[in-house]
Amino acid sequence: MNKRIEEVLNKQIELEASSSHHYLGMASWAENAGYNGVASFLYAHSDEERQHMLRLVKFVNERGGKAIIPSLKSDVISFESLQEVFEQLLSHEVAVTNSINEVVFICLEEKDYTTHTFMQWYVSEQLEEEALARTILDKLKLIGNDKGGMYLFDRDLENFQADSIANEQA
Ligand code: OFO
Repeated sequence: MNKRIEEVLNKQIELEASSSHHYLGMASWAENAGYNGVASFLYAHSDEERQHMLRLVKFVNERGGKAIIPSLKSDVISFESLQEVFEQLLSHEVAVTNSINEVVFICLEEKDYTTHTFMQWYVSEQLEEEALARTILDKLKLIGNDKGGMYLFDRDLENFQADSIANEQA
């Protein structure tokens, strides 16, 4: 495997692992704060990010490169509000999108069209993830400090999770 491609894919592996780890911390915070629906949404999101990492690990190894499994620091994560959680989630996703665009750019520079095709799945995935994070943030802005609204929001996220799992299995 082209060394430059191997390097950027390993950086992407690290970023996907850090997404998974970060969302796991958010999920645990939400669970302790009593937002069980948000917690189950974030636990599932953390699992998804792990799958994104694994997909890259397997691709690198299958193509003759060496995937590097990163070690991750565990910071104590605390938030003022759900809005802060999802603002951080969105800005993290934007950073991931930028990183994926960089990988795609380097694939073209190196004329590695196989990896370029492989990365298209990540390009579409990021579109969806950013859109979802923005929709959630819009909802939270509408709810403001309304406790009843927050209760329904938490329940909606739990249902959203159940619906998306059902759709994936259909
Ligand atoms: Fe891996 O899609 Fe978000 O970060």
